[in-house]
Amino acid sequence: MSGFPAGFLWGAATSAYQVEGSPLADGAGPSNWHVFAHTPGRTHEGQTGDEACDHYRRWRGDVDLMRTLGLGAYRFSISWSRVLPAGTGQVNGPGLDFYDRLVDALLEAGIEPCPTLYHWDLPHALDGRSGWLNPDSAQWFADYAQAVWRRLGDRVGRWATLNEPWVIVDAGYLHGTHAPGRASTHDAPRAAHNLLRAHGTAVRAYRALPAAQRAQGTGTIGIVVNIEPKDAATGREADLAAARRADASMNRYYLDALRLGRYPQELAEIFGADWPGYAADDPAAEFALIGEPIDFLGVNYYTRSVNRHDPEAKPVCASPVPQPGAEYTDLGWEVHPDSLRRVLCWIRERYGEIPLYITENGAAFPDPEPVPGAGPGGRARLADPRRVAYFRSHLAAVREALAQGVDVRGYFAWSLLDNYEWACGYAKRFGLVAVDFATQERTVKDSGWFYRDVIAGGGEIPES
Ligand code: IFM
Repeated sequence: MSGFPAGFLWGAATSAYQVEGSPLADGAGPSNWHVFAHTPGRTHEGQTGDEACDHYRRWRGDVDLMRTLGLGAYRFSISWSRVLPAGTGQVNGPGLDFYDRLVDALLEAGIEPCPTLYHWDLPHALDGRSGWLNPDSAQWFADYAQAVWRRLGDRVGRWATLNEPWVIVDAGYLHGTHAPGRASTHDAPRAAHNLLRAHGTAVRAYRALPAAQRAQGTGTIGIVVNIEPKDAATGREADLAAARRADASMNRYYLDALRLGRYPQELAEIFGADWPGYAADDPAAEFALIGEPIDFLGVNYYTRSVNRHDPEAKPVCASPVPQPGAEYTDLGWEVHPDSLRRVLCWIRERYGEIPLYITENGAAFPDPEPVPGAGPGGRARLADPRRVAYFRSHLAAVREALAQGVDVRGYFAWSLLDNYEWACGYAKRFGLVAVDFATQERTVKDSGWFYRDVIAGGGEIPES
């Protein structure tokens, strides 16, 4: 007995701007990430997603790779500006054709397509209309989603609305390190609220679709959040309060709104005079819309953080404290598998029963060059023992959560391919499959073969 139930979904994930390349092909409009990455000084060495993994042209080979790994599901995102180059209005058929072909190829390979509608790449034209700060963005998003469902809804049964609203807001609107590059305590909570309204508006629109546009007449929809336990560095009240604020600003912000119909009280302290209020009992705050029932929750988990009070780290005033003896990934994230189990148990405890999918989990580590001919079947071999260990320990943590009764239905490794890690460019590698960005050659890493064996064994985690 592997500890993973029959029917557990085993997948890997990517996102459009991170892997596709050809961002303006076939009538697509520029996204805010295209513009941001092309703005000097915004990304590592000025790197852009212009080519990325060239998945837009190499998708057939990539589906073959997924088949080689035995994936049961593939989580990818749809680029809004391929579908609607100006964000609203005219639908671009050739942009949808790309996803149409991908979905068909996945289904033919026996791999379930699991698209996310928004993974951070807003059409640039909509940024010109204030992006997520514009209350109309909720309807723009639902209209875009409907254009996608009209084309793909009959064959795709598992949709996610947004990926990681916390990152969209924190990096894009509060600190300005991601597109659209705004840094404002006034903007951040307003963008967050409109993102949640957009999610709710799309969920309602999905429920109203004709059966023919909902795979097998049903079809499911959820949202993906990233969750990190926020521990306190000491038992001092100042550090405990800092950890609570960090938790409120990242974890409870989105889940309390989605599941409890309110925002955490710490947000008023964090945003001060810029906090718009959004009282739980104020119909104008639209918590009924935000809390529209969903079918599943996607959870992205990478790390935890241990926090101390830091008045300089505005507005949350909490800073992470490095842990002696702990292992850190190439992004400086502590490897802490038990926190994945904690996250899963905490969600059930605080928010009640809901099917959970781990929609991302993985680690960036520097990799060696592949060794020609040293891998399975005479392929090149790339040894990445730290990533293998990361997956092994985190899968064991999922198994533990299952044993504790949490309803986890699937696991998606981040990422299928080494890819464009946003402002970090191509330097940080998360893939099960290495990509040589000069030649676009793919090499399955040891972690990829390890994951293949886990899947083939129904979740049995091979000994090292
Ligand atoms: O690469 C990102 C992804 O786009 C969203 N979740 C976290 C990953 C690693 O940083």
